[in-house]
Parts: sequence; structure tokens; C-alpha cells
Amino acid sequence: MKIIERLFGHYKGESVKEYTLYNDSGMSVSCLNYGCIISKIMVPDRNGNVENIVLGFEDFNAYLKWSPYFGAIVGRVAGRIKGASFNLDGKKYSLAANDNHNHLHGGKEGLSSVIWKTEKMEEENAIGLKFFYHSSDGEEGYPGNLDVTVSYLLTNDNELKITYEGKTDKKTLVNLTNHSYFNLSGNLKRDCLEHSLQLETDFFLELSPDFTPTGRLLDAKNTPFDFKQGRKLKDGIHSSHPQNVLVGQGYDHPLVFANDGEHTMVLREEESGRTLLVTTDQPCVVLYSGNQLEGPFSISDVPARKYLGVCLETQVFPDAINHPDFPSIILEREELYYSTTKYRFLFDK
Ligand code: G6D
Repeated sequence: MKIIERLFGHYKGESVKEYTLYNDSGMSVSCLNYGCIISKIMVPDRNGNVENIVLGFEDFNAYLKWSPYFGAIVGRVAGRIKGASFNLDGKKYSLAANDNHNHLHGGKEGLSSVIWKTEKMEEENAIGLKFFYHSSDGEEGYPGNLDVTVSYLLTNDNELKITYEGKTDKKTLVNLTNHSYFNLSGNLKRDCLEHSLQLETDFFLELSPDFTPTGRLLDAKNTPFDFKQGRKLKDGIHSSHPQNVLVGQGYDHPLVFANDGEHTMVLREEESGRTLLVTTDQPCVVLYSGNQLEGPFSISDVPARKYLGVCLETQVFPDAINHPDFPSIILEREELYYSTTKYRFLFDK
């Protein structure tokens, strides 16, 4: 097990470093101190071909110019906040409206686009990095000085464990996630239409035309949102269901897990034989099928196109602060924000 670091670029006078974690089982994870971006995950397929299974760039400037949050930690609040404002204890807070009139993924300079301090972690069967960031009171419009710690720990069981921690000196909002786009075909050989997803979900959140939740839970049973028996993503991409059509033919929806506690979902691509198990303590996962992944740029030499990657953004419901009946994303002073999500990579022999 080892960590290799290299200079990847510069941002606002600071060095951007890429750290690559190698375990003893043939897997590696590369990440940046900018946005805690996961830039590469190298995993064998059934024939032993070690290939990259996430969307990322080889060049830092491409991240600045084109990246739709590839691999990044997003927050203070992941997802949209309607009207880019919220009320807390009778005070109205206004945030950056960086997605039409809504606030998206922490604002113009959210946690995905700042430099984090890093510290290496070594354990008996795991190697990793801890990232630290102090978000000042009022940053992006949020109240309270928030100290955030994110750790990436790669084990010899080919599991990447992400742990999120936060402490504030004043009541604020926190709802963090990782925005990696997965493509299990390896080196973007294919898109994700033939990827299958299985998870225990009875309901999903209905989206309004601006992609914020209406507040209604819709029954997933016998719809393209029913993943209990496993389903290929192409079902939702080719679907005439109004919610699949609304988001540009696909998914961009919070899927609500069926019960409390830990939840596991299974993403699989038959041709490569790769499987990704995602286990989280969060109450929902935003399934985003890359419907807007178009643009005049290439991703690791593959021209950008819809559905080239799929995001499994484990989190609390989007816009929760504006929906009292949603789980809370309020972090009280001196309370510890703590969340974990684990990505375990398997491949058929
Ligand atoms: C689009 O609506 C989607 C978001 O869910 C996604 O996170 C973003 O693109 C990258 O705005």
C-alpha cells in the first residue's frame, strides 16, 4: 500500500496536488486537494484489465472550465435550495443563485471548488487521506464558522470509505455528498444505459420544472423508478414517464430508502463483470444519469455525451430546509455532523 503525490496544477496561488492511493489488491484511487475531487478509480474487470471507472480529467484547467462536479465533495448543502434562500430561527438567509433562481451544490464557490488541507492516513489494511476545510461564517451566504473533515480510506478489500464530519459555532445547514460519475465499462468504452441498479426504495421525490422537490413522495412501484428487483438505467432513459421526461430523458431524482439505518445499493455492468456496492447511512440517494453531460469537451479523450456516467449522490433530501416534513439538515452549535458512505468494488472471476 502506498500514496504517490504529484503536482496537478495551481489555483489562486496554491498548489493543486493529485494523490494516488494504491492498495495491495490491484485497485487505486486518485484524488485532488481541490474539492476533494476523485479524479480516477482504477479497478480490474473480469479479465483482469485494470481500467478507470469514474469520469475525470487529466488536466486541471479542464476541471475549472468544464467539470459538472466530477468526483467532487459538494456542499455545504448538496442539491438545490429553492429560491436560493431559507429561514432559520426567524432570519432569512440569501444564498448565491447559481442555478437559475435556485442555489445548487453549495453555490458559486462551494466546497467543490476550494483547496482543502490534506493529511495522509495509514492503517494495517487501509491507506487514505483526510481533507480539512474551514468555511467561514457567511461563506456562500451560510451562517456559522463550519469546520469540515472528509476522509477517503481505501482498504485491501477494494472498498473506498468516505467519512464526513462537521462542527459549527452557530446553527447552520450541512448536507454533504460526493458527486462521482461512475462508468463501470472501464475507460468510458460504453455509456451507462446497460448498467443495472438495485436498491430498496418504495418512493421517490417528485421534481418540479426547476428540478426542486415539490414535496410529494411518488410511489415507485411498477414505474421506471422501481429498482427493488434491479433495473437497467435505459428503462428510465427511454421512458415516457413524465418525471423521466422532465429531467431530459433519464433520472435526476432523490430515491428514498425504504427504512432507517444503513442502506446498500448495487450498480453492475454485465459486459465488464464489474459491480459497485454502495452502503450509506443517508436517507436518500440522488440518482443522476448524466442527462446534461453534453458539451464541446472530451473526458479522457472521449467526447462528452449524455449518459456517459451515473451519479449516486447519497445525502439528505434536497431543499430539506424548505420542507419541514423532510429529514433535517440543520446542524446545531457544537453538534457533530457525521456521515459515511462506502463504495465496494467487485468483479466476476
Ligand atoms: C444538473 O440537475 C442536475 C444536477 O442534479 C447535477 O448535480 C448537475 O447537473 C451536475 O444540474
